[in-house]
Amino acid sequence: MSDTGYRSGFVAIVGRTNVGKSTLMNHLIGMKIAITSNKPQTTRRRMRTVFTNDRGQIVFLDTPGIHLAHNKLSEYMDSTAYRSVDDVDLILFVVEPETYIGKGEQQMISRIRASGKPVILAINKSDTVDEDRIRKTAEVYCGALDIKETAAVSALKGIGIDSLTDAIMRYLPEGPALYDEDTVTDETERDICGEIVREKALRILRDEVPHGIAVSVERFKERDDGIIDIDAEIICERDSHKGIIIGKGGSMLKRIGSESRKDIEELLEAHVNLRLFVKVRKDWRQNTGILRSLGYNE
Ligand SMILES: Nc1nc2c(ncn2[C@@H]2O[C@H](COP(=O)(O)OP(=O)(O)OP(=O)(O)O)[C@@H](O)[C@H]2O)c(=O)[nH]1
Ligand SMILES: [Mg+2]
Repeated sequence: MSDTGYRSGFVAIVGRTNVGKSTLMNHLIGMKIAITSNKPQTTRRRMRTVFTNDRGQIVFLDTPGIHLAHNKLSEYMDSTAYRSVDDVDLILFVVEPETYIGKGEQQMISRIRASGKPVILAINKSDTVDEDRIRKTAEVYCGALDIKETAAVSALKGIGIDSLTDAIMRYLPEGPALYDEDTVTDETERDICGEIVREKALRILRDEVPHGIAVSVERFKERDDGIIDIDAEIICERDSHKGIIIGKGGSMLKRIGSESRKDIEELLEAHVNLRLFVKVRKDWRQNTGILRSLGYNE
């Protein structure tokens, strides 16, 4: 294979929940598309984004983090992540700088091995440890899996991103661009807006409430004067959760709304009239029909 040709291909970003996969993907493409939070199980479905430069094009698949599935939604999430490794040219396995390989990582290692795909290991959150810990983490994973290259990165601080991009390019096959060079994602603006509302709810709410939330955008319409009207439903599992989400005198919902609107206006570069409604759909995470209507199926 010559080193001068244009390269392109698909890269699955996989790993345990909360290791920073979505934060890393956003940095790799240079734009915030995927939502992130310090709560586990933030990403729920596979999201495709595109990075293009003069040497090639990388199509990233951000995937839900591996966790112990305990309902139909989380079974769907885990299986989405596992299946992704079979559909790509390269796997970007993201781990934290830990020398103990936990259960989530072990299961992912078995799937990666079975796929036979080349792997780059990204040791993320390198800002939280010293170099010795990074070296030991790399040793442990290289002993468990055939890894082509290891990169220490900090997605949060933007450290090591360019050299990781270079490494990824090196392992992609030669081939033409798969998307238009201006394409950043094939997600719709409507879907991204729904995810932004879910991100704010995840970040603001506590305990078990945020995990039982889904967001459905019911209306997305631009007026003649350019203002965009968006109505979104925050779906929760119980009446008690509905009260918490609305908050005293509507204060919680107001906060979720104003933080969401700020990000949505930045994304759409337009004034937005955002209305949020809270709806209870009992135990929806166990309901196949509702999961399908929310796009949690393939
Ligand atoms: N200190 C530090 N924190 C990070 C770094 N990268 C991500 N984080 C934090 O880790 C948390 C999880 O980040 P996400 O990007 O949502 O993680 P994820 O792997 O996509 O999580 P799931 O979607 O649940 O699988 C967030 O609070 C991030 O701010 C990093 O390089 N350093
Ligand atoms: Mg994520």
